[in-house]
Formats: sequence, C-alpha cells, structure tokens
Amino acid sequence: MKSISLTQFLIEQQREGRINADLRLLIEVVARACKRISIAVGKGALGGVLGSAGTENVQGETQKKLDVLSNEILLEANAWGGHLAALASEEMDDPHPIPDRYPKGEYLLVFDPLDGSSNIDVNISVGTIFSVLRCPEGVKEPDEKAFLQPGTQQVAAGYAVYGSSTVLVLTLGDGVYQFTLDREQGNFPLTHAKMRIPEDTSEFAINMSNMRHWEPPMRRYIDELLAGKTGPRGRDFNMRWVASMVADVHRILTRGGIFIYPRDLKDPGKPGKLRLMYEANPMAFIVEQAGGAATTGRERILAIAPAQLHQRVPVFLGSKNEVERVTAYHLTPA
Ligand code: AHM
Ligand code: MG
Repeated sequence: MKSISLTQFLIEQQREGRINADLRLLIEVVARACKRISIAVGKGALGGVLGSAGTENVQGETQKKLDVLSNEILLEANAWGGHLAALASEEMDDPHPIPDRYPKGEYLLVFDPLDGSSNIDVNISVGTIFSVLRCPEGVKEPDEKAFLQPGTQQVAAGYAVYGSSTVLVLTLGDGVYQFTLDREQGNFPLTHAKMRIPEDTSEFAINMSNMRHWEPPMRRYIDELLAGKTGPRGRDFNMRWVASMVADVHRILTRGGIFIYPRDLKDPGKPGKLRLMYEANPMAFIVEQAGGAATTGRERILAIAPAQLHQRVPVFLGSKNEVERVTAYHLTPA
C-alpha cells in the first residue's frame, strides 16, 4: 500500500473541513522546522552543536546549544508565514510577538523546542513538543494572558522524536496520526493512523530515585506494582525510563504503559517538574485522542485553567485503567 504524505494528509483534512488553510500551513511549517532540528541532532558532534550554551532559561535550567538552536529554528520558520499571532517557548521568558514587518494570523503556537535535553550529549532520543491555540478574539498584541487557556482549547498538538528514526505524531482533535521522516525524500509519509493506547498495561515509567520524596498514594501505587505476582495486583510489572518525555510517551502510544512525573515533597513549592503548557497539555491531548487518560493525580490535565505560562504540574498519563487507578488512590487515600 502506498502511504500518503503529511502534505496530502493535511490537504485532505482541509477538504473535509477539519482545518483551515492557515492551520494547514502552520503544521507544515512546524514539520519543516522539525526536519531541520532532526538534521542538526543527527549530526551530533560533527555539527559542533553538543554541550552547554553557557546560558540559563527562565526556569534556571542550563541551556544546551541544541536547545537554543532548536528554539531559533522554530521561531524563524514560524514568524513570517502570516498564520500566527504570537509564539511561546519553554526556552523564552515571555511570549514572542510576530515582528511588525510580517502579517499576523489567528493562532498561538506553544512549544518545547528540544525535550529531554539531558540526553542530547549521550546520543539518546530527544524531541520537540508543540501545541496550537486560537488567539482570543479582538486581541491584537497577545501577551501571557492570551496563552492562558485550558488544554481543552487546543486545536492541534504534536511531537517529534529524533530517535533511530524521526517520527512526527499529530492530533487535530480527531485521532492520532504518526508520520515517519523519509530521509531520502525529505517528506513525512503517514505510517500509523488512528493510534490507540491499550487500556491495560504491565509497564510503567517513573524516575524511581525520587521515591523517598513521594506522597503516600504515589508510594502505595508503585509498591503494589513492585510486589509483582504475589502482591495485590497479581502480576509482574516492567519498568522503563528514558528521561525524554517524548520517547517515553511515544513508547506508551505504541504499546501502552503509564508515564508518571509526580509531585514530590523535596521542594513543596514546586508541583512536579513538567510544564503544563509545553509538555503536559499537548501530550494529554494526544493521549486522550488515542483512548488513554491524563491527570495530575487529582484532576484532568486538559481541564486546568493555567495561571502562568511556565506553570508546572504533576503528570500521570497513558493506559486508561492504570491512570484511573492511581488517580483514585490520590483522591481517596487508603
Ligand atoms: P527538559 O524539557 O528540560 O528536557 O525536561 C523535561 C524532561 C522530560 O523529557 C523527562 O521526562 C524528564 O525531564 C526527566 O526528568 P529526570 O531527569 O528528573 O528524570
Ligand atoms: Mg521538556
């Protein structure tokens, strides 16, 4: 069977009235930017892009050269097309306006340009995560407030994984589609349509080194998984942790599993590590569209009314029955 390309897929979506020409262009441009990032990541040490950039982002994290480069690629690719009202990035303190010399569009683009930065220098998969919102009506110069919309308002979300192959996973609110970069042709053929996450799983992903800081419901859930066949769950569970959310989520989308980055009590002022706007919302949209679930352990991620652009939240997502179980443990502690 001859597969269709991302371009053909998007044109079909437009013909069916699911997206307009601007949103089609936006996704095309993001995909092109991901291709450029994929090339830079693939060059590794040969491209002179490994290592630290010697700067910090707004969250006080050291930026890698590839974080900065990926951010620039996405900004440059998207600023001039006329489809955006503004952009916001995990790597920038404030929203980025569209320069006056370019026309403005109706969409807001939010992204984590290079997720899993700690893995760049060791040749492990990293990725890009993005989310598309509509600019609120009548807002000419979108500031932070324009972006503070719950995840249910997303019109599109996706991620790219730069791994042994480069894949682009996309939802426009009607299922989840995977495209794989054909490095010779330079396009993204559709390789999986309507992806589904199995409701049950025996695989979990969590950074166990934080266990001593977890809340009691979290410990209970993992203790039960670790107890295996003779414990309350009556079966053995397997663990995986890549430390690149894109790669962990992609595995879950492919074969099921639960991904957890919980709140921990090490730093009570910090509700988890992952960012609502750049990581949790787009991934929650994709996971729900694939039949999975995504919560903070207490509420549905997509229902959160954001208070800040760089807000952090605990994240539990993946196979529905496991996410519901661990959420129930938090809501009604034993
Ligand atoms: P980043 O966006 O700065 O790369 O941080 C997010 C990453 C996620 O991809 C991953 O799940 C998590 O941080 C790993 O954290 P830890 O190193 O605490 O295990
Ligand atoms: Mg990230």
